[in-house]
Amino acid sequence: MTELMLKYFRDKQQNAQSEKVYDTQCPYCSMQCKMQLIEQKIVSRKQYKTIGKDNPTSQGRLCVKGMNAHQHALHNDRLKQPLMRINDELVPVSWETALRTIKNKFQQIQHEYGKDAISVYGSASITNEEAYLLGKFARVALQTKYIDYNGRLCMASAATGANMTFGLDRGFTFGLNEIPNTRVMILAGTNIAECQPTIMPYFEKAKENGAYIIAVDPRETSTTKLADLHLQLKPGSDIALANGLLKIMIEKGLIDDAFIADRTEHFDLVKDYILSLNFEEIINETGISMEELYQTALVFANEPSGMIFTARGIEQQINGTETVMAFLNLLLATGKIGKPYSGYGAITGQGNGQGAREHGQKADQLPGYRSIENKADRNYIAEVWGIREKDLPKKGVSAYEMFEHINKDKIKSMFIMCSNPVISNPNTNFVKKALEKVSFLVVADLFLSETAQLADIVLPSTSYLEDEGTFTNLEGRVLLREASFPIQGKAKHDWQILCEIAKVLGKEKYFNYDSAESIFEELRVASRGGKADYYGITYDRLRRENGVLWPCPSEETPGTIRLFETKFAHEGGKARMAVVKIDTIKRKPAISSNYPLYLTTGRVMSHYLTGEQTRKSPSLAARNVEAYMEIHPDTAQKFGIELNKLVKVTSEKGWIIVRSQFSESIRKDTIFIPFHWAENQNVNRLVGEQLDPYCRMPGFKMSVATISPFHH
Ligand SMILES: Nc1nc2c(c(=O)[nH]1)N[C@H]1C(S)=C(S)[C@@H](COP(=O)(O)OP(=O)(O)OC[C@H]3O[C@@H](n4cnc5c(=O)[nH]c(N)nc54)[C@H](O)[C@@H]3O)O[C@H]1N2
Ligand SMILES: Nc1nc2c(c(=O)[nH]1)N[C@H]1C(S)=C(S)[C@@H](COP(=O)(O)OP(=O)(O)OC[C@H]3O[C@@H](n4cnc5c(=O)[nH]c(N)nc54)[C@H](O)[C@@H]3O)O[C@H]1N2
Ligand code: SF4
Ligand SMILES: [Mo]
Repeated sequence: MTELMLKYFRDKQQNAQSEKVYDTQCPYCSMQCKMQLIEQKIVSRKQYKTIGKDNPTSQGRLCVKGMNAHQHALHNDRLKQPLMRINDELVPVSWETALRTIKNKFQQIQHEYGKDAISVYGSASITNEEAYLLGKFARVALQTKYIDYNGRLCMASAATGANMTFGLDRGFTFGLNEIPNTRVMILAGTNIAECQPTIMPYFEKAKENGAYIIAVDPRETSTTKLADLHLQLKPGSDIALANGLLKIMIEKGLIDDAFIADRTEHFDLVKDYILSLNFEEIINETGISMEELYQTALVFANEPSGMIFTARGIEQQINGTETVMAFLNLLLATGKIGKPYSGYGAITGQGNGQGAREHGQKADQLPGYRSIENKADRNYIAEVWGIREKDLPKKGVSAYEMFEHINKDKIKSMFIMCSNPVISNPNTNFVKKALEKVSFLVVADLFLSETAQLADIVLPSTSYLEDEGTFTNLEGRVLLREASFPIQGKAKHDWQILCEIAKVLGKEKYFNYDSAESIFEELRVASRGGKADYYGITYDRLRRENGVLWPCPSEETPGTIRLFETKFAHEGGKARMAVVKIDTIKRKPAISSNYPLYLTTGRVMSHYLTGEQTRKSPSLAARNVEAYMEIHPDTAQKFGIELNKLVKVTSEKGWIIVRSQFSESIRKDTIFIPFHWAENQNVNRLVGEQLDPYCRMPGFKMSVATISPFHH
């Protein structure tokens, strides 16, 4: 080897050794797996990879999305400078220009149409600090009542159902570590294997230990394959199923009378109603046989411990709140909550699906899970914020309803942070028109998303690699996401963006923060004494203790792992059972000769939500390059649909074109389409605008549609 070659290899080795490690958490689901970005410099080229890092929840595991997350975060398309619409084109401008324009426009609109003419649309993918600040920004900087967020489309019914039943909403009422020891579980409308993959070992362990697993899903999925019994019901019929199970339990004397008497209210009403039902109707509505109903009811009631998990399959229904409550009736009637290896798990979706719903970006909510309609709560927060209670706006409307308000000219402007509603809302043809109509739209995003493309101003935000802050994972565990990767271009953290806009609006004194931690210090106080009490949690503790579970009222108390051991959170300490009428199913669209198929929607392993991030990641995009429709081959034949061909899917709301994929295991009356794609592949063009009356959740999981082969 020549001297020159030797030198080359020596240099290369040295360079390769220059390795940097950045700690962070996955930007995707509610597991919030801890991870590290490894930057290796080889000669002058940088190479990146992501590896898992040990922690109590995911124990170092990552799924395919997490492993490839850096591909979108380091993508060239990341926004690096503000953009402003000039002559109908988005062009780069300075922060100064962007902020000045926002100030002028916001002030002009509020002057002309009133404070409530501006609306705010937030997200559960931002940190607790940012979610908290966004609520404060709407109420204090803009003084508008119109703020809501994408969690309304996600966990609103689970949250409302749990609040109505238990008086408190925290996703899991038990510790993750209890799952392996439970004896029986019902997985209702959850696809954990694809949506929270790193949680699977807890369930696999339970199975090894002999737990009986019942899955409720109209489709076969990687999750239902884990089950001992798969109840493949008609979409949207879960209330009939849960009520049928309760009827068997009551009739066979399998309920826990002592628990019902000591710890619950209203059982007698529930019992009267349930006993008045007939099985014929239940079998008819659900398509589930009497044998399967019996098997489920007997195993669940007879085992000494048991858990019920729900996710969007039963929750994203226009009777979602009631559906959740029907399943909670089963837990309460059998006394399977507040004791070891038992309880309710509403499996949170987004990275901060839990925390972001606690600190005040929901239309009716103030920090710490306080209510904007409660005088004492209003007084408390007004004092923390240093404003008068009477200047605190009242309750606004839900996410989708804000677009209806735009259409009715009640809202003139919108500020969207970290969401892509043009893809994710129901009836998206309408939503897109509303966003085109709005007179001034500001979007803060990492990319020029389909929504950002409609904006008048686009603000570049920082990602999970750069932005430090806390997230509350699906257990209710608050975690500190460390993030120190260098900021790209002129992007700013979401909290900085909020502070800067507040400043130009003359509200600087309420938004004086120099770090995420300084916002968290205020959040602690704002949440103090509320249901979601974070007062005892500090950044130091989070570092030392690997996260703390809320409620945590003081620095001396440990977090709370198992909830409701001695009492529920309602006044009087009892859980409230509720009569949940099967008739609520009739609220939904029925199949007809025009629209003969049920359409349900959901996710695939390799893509995330509107796909804005995962479609930019070559390794993930390669796994599913386009939208598809899962259909039974017999149904396909009936409609003249061939395998792997383009199909036009039509509902009352619109049409889309997707490719056919056959599945022998899906119900013959049902098609499934994931929602990760845009434009003509966006299934939300088909979903209707009807909302759950209690929580305003859209019915993403049940529409009716028709299909035909698509010829160019
Ligand atoms: N890979 C991936 N993981 C994700 C996400 C993602 O986009 N991609 N998103 C994250 C977010 S924000 C969320 S909210 C969660 C969502 O997590 P999940 O709720 O588990 O996911 P979905 O696929 O929406 O729906 C779950 C299942 O409900 C079934 N289902 C449909 N209709 C019905 C019905 O009427 N009754 C019943 N019982 N089941 C029905 C579907 O067939 C589907 O298998 O996942 C999180 N994790
Ligand atoms: N048909 C159908 N529709 C559904 C669902 C369904 O199951 N079926 N599920 C619903 C559910 S559960 C959810 S949660 C919603 C989600 O709906 P969305 O919130 O619209 O989905 P995302 O793709 O997460 O959009 C996030 C946007 O923020 C950007 N972003 C990412 N990180 C950051 C950040 O740190 N800061 C800022 N400023 N921007 C960032 C991304 O680039 C992206 O454009 O969709 C709902 N829509
Ligand atoms: S997507 Fe969820 S399970 Fe997968 S690595 Fe990220 S946080 Fe973990
Ligand atoms: Mo979600």
